Amino acid sequence: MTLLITITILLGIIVLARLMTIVQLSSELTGSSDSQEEQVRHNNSNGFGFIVFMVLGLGLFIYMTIDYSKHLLPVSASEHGVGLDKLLNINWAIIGVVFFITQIALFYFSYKYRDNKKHEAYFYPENYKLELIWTIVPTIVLTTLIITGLKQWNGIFSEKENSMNVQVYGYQFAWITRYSGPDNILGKSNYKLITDDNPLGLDASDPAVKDDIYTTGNEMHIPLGQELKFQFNARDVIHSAYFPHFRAQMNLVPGMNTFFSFKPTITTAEMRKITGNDKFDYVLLCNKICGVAHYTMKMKVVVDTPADFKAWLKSQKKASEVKAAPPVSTLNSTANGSNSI
Ligand SMILES: [Cu+2]
Repeated sequence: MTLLITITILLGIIVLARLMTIVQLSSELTGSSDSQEEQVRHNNSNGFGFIVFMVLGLGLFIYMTIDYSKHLLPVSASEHGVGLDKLLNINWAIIGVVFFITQIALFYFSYKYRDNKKHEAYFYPENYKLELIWTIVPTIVLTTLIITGLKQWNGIFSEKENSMNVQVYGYQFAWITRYSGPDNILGKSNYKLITDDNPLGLDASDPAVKDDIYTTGNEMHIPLGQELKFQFNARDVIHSAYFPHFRAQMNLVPGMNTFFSFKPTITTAEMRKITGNDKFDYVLLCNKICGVAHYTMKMKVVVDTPADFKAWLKSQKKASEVKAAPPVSTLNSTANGSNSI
């Protein structure tokens, strides 16, 4: 269907181009192409075309903005996301106003000042006042936006108190989440220890590993109102953990620890009411093309009340069940650092 529409539009353009050539040739034959009236007639039709294009283009812009708004994300489900959304909306509002002013000026002036032999062009090389205005106003607006954005950024990445340490581990092509348990420390891990029974390569000789818990299904739960400090690690290639509903994203880089903190503020049940969709679920997506099955890296995220979260955590795999690590001699000692993957 799309192909048919594209072919129809292309054929339409070709027919129009041929028609214009015929008109030009016929006017050349009748000897009227060089006359001033002919030029004015062309300018008039071009000027009129500018106005039609402007009205249609801006109309389509407004229509599509309204029509596609139903695909936008619902309200932010994280504390920092509310401020981020506000900043983004202010940016859109400013860009929108500037877009309308410049586009209307561009097309309207092209129409108004077309050559119709009634007025002459006016040589207007400079106007310092005008140049000052269009330099200073954007400078002030952009500086304010950048400073506000930096303040938001610093707020998001500042160290938070009482945050729960959680690891998000990505590999081709799934996620595992590890919770740090009562000691709030993610125990050591080493990629050389990875087996079918120990997918995270946890080092059982580290006492901090004992109380760690990790997910076994394609689902992670997080507690409402709890500040979470996510540590991201990748097993194979670069992945990117994208939590669209929490306005959070961070790359997972093999051999590195990267972090992002956020506090969930709306439970899954509450968000289902807000969106009016009783099948709504938060998701964690991979946002880096990481291989052939990249699109399958999607995990359901459930925001529970703290009590429900505790109950769910009990049903997950205890790291204490992980078999003891192989003898240290088989390990590369330099690779056996804290949380090295
Ligand atoms: Cu991926």
